[in-house]
Amino acid sequence: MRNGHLDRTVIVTVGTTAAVAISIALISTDDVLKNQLIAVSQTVTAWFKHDILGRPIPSPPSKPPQTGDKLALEIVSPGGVEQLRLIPVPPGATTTGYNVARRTKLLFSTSRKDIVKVNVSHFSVNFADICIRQGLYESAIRNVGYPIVPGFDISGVVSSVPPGCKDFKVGDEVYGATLFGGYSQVVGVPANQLRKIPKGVTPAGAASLPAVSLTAIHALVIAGFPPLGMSKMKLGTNRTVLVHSASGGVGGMLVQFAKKCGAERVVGVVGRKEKVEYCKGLGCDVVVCKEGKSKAEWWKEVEEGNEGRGFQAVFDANGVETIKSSYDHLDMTGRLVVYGFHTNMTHSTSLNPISWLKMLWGAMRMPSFDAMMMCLDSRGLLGFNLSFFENETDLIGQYFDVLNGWIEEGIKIPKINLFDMTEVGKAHELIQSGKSKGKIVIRT
Ligand SMILES: *[C@@H]1O[C@H](CO)[C@@H](O)[C@H](O)[C@H]1NC(C)=O
Ligand SMILES: *[C@@H]1O[C@H](CO)[C@@H](O)[C@H](O)[C@H]1NC(C)=O
Ligand SMILES: *[C@@H]1O[C@H](CO)[C@@H](O)[C@H](O)[C@H]1NC(C)=O
Ligand SMILES: *[C@@H]1O[C@H](CO)[C@@H](O)[C@H](O)[C@H]1NC(C)=O
Ligand SMILES: CC(=O)N[C@H]1CO[C@H](CO)[C@@H](O)[C@@H]1O
Repeated sequence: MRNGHLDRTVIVTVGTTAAVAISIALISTDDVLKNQLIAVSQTVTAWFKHDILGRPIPSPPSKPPQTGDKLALEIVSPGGVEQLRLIPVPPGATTTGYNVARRTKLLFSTSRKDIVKVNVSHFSVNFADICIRQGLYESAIRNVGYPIVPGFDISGVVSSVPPGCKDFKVGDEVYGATLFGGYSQVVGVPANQLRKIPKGVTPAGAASLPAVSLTAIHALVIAGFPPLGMSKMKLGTNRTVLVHSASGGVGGMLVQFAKKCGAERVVGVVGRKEKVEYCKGLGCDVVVCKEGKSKAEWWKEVEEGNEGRGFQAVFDANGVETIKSSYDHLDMTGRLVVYGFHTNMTHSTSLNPISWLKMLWGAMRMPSFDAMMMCLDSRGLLGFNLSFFENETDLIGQYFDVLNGWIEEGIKIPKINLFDMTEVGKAHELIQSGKSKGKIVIRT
């Protein structure tokens, strides 16, 4: 279609979709719906210009003409990578998470006494950032709104500490988590969400860890595999777990941490042959590769890998593709933990109307679970995502301590793909393509 005759029906469909989306957006009072509709209409328009009319996509972001002291990256409005823009941070200000200052992307002053300022050297890109850019991340919309500076993971050097702060001093190399605001050269972070970078870990490596690791630790805790020392309960022996996408960001951490939390056997599932060895290196006892196999075939291998028994825990971020079967492969008393719906997010880089329809179709096919059956089976289904962080400061503090201890003992840090701040569009496209290996980290 790129080279030539425009298909009339396509134009009419696109025009109508965009017009309907814009009109609903204008009359809608629901922020989330509104943003999603804006995202749909913007991405449909971008797709139309690029794929149908053959116009080049602008490759943002370029440096702003007048740079301030420091820079941050913001998403102007829901849409494609063309919405990413570099902005100057006013002198003395920082970007910040929404738990520090709600509905603002920059922090000038705060009543909070625990804010440490960090000159950021690296931050990581997570799939959630793509969801924010597409207008699909509810807590970003509710707590910040657009424009928004996304970003959860940072590392860098402490540039100022609040009075009385004993944990850090100016010049300390630290890493940590922020609830948005991480795509920046200077971030204000509560001390509780920061730790010193353990010896032997690079700043880029440290910036790749918090979001995926804290997600993995929380998943294990709610699955009944609390890190040793966090629970006084005596746990049964011979317990096995299944990790989908075992070579992924969270998956790779789940595999390593499950062993540390007392799992006897870890079965990992991967999509490609070249990832099998990597997962064995992480500690999987059995790795099942889906490549070239039917669903029934690879599930059979999973069963054999667990000697026909059910799993005490299954960790699944695939979405409709596997949720139901994952549940069916739980042991009595087992728990299925869902922390995302990746296979059914769109993977095409220019979001076209077809991928939006596919997402909708995926949502419609999401299985439902019968509470009474869950009681009778004693099986559980649990879901969560990073948005719970805000008021759970004690819990997060403990998770961070556990993680820091494990990093000191030596965990495998994912392979890092480094990009510059001006290449963030490329970084987003890579993570969205589903073809990236390891973590994507941006150096500032
Ligand atoms: C996480 O929660 C936010 C709402 O705060 C939601 O918009 C987002 O889609 C959730 N992510 C996943 C993977 O469920
Ligand atoms: C942080 O960045 C500012 C501005 O670039 C610089 O003046 C300051 O020395 C840096 N602080 C540290 C501890 O590196
Ligand atoms: C653990 O499970 C395996 C396989 O089912 C079994 O052979 C073994 O005896 C079990 N060990 C314990 C301590 O229950
Ligand atoms: C956290 O607490 C604040 C203040 O009580 C409240 O407004 C906010 O909704 C809470 N956030 C969550 C995610 O529960
Ligand atoms: C609607 C949709 O996108 N469904 C897809 C969900 O993921 C599975 C596995 O990748 C696909 O087979 C479905 O087509």
